[in-house]
Amino acid sequence: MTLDLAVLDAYQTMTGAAPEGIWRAPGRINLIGEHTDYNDGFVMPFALPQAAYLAAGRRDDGVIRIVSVDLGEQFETTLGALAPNNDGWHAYLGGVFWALREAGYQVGGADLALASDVPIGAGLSSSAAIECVLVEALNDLYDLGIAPMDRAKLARRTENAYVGAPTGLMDQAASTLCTEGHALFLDCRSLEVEQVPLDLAAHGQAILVVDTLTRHSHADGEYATRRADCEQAARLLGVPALRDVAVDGLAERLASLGDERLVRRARHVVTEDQRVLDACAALRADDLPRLGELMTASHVSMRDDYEITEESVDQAVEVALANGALGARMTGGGFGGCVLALASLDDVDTIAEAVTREFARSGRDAPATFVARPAAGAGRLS
Ligand code: GAF
Repeated sequence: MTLDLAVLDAYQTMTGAAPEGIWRAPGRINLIGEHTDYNDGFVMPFALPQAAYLAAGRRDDGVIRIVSVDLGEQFETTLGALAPNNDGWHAYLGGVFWALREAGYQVGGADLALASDVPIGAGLSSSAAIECVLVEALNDLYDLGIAPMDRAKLARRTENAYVGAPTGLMDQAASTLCTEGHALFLDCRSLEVEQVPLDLAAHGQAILVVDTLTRHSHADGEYATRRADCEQAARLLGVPALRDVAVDGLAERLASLGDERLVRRARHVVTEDQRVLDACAALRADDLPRLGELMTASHVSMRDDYEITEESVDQAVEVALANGALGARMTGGGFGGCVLALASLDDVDTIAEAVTREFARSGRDAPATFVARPAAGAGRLS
């Protein structure tokens, strides 16, 4: 059964009535620009076909009743009982009601049925998809008239202030604002966006995603310590954010930090921002070999300077490159999850097989692999 039908069915079973509508919000893969969003920098994700689906209907008694099709679990609470927590899957939904009400929007209760095929903990924004699909639904159902970027910000506030993960805006912006066939270039300071055409198949190329199945959690300390390092480096350098540090003369400028770890963290962010700008230019010029080079350089920087990769993603990148990929890098917060490889359509199967073979040699489980096509952002299905 498709997920839109699955949530329809689950909603009807829970309530005995039809939902008022069904919404979808996608996961994302980040083409390039990692850990730059909370440094006021640049990112370039695209939306995936994998998405969260929600059937929803209003309630006038302040009750929130949610069924998760994937987990076979039901959860019930009230608007009055909502308080920041990280006690499970339903926090990402309860937090959206909370964030909207904190921002002054008049939302009542709701019945909700949720299903998602975005892999959890794979660096593909499964939590943002859940937050964003509910923001979409409540915006429509309660006629809130919230503009798309503000919807993304409210979803991010759920993650930051309710669930307690200190993430940037990239994932919620991608899930909300991406359009089919495009990558989203986002300036995380000005919030300007550009839809950059990403028709790789027209050039005989594809993005192969290798999910190493190594799992991470944003709520853990590593993400927060990276963020704190960046903020400290910016303070010491006397700039509002690392976005404000120029690539030219970087080595001399960073030497003044007097701390090797902070130098490496800041170097990753400053050079990664430049790589996003260069990657955007490469895409506009259809220069895919250059895009590939930048992706690989991004991975090396995450591995050596930001120190957020681990053995399985490093191995997947190495094997992809050794088998003809133009470029490859880990995507997402780090410490496992997915690698994306830019490769000729003819090489995609060979690369997937080679990674699977090398993983087996190293005693790892077979990775999950798929070709990612840029899909549409969040919206109402019916
Ligand atoms: C996670 C966060 F949610 C994003 O905001 C971003 O910082 C990303 O890690 C790293 O680029 O997905």
